[in-house]
Amino acid sequence: MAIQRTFVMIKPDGVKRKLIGEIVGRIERKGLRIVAMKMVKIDKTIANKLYEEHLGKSFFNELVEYITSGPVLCMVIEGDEAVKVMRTLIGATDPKDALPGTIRGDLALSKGENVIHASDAEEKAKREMALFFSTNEIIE
Ligand code: IDP
Repeated sequence: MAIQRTFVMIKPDGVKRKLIGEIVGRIERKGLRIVAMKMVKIDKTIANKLYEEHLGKSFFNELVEYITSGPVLCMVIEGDEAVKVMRTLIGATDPKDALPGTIRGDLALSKGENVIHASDAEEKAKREMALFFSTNEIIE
């Protein structure tokens, strides 16, 4: 077993559409553990850090506007191969390509507003967790 932690965030559209219970339920039912959770209103500085790999892309400003538009629910999720498992659970970036049964496949339609974020690699997960949580906020 390779127990990992990953960073997961329900984006502003997911919170506004009252999908927190639905999404958290899917993560719990999969068998993953929530080891940290908090509501955050992301500011532009954190948004720029979270999405620095997209700086300069055509959708960057739209992405920062969107992610700072309302509260998000941040979580640290733990479990066997949690990074890969969460990416499978959320589905493809563009919900039109995301398979039915995935979170984006079932609950979203827009590539911009796609309800959920999950880190796509273990190194990214560590960096993203550190943006939102101090180590003493994560349950051992
Ligand atoms: P991911 O969220 O599946 O890891 P990334 O390619 O890292 O996908 O993109 C980060 C976020 O940027 C996406 O989840 C989405 O909200 C937004 N995004 C990506 N591509 C586009 C686009 O072509 N138009 C608008 N927004 C986009």
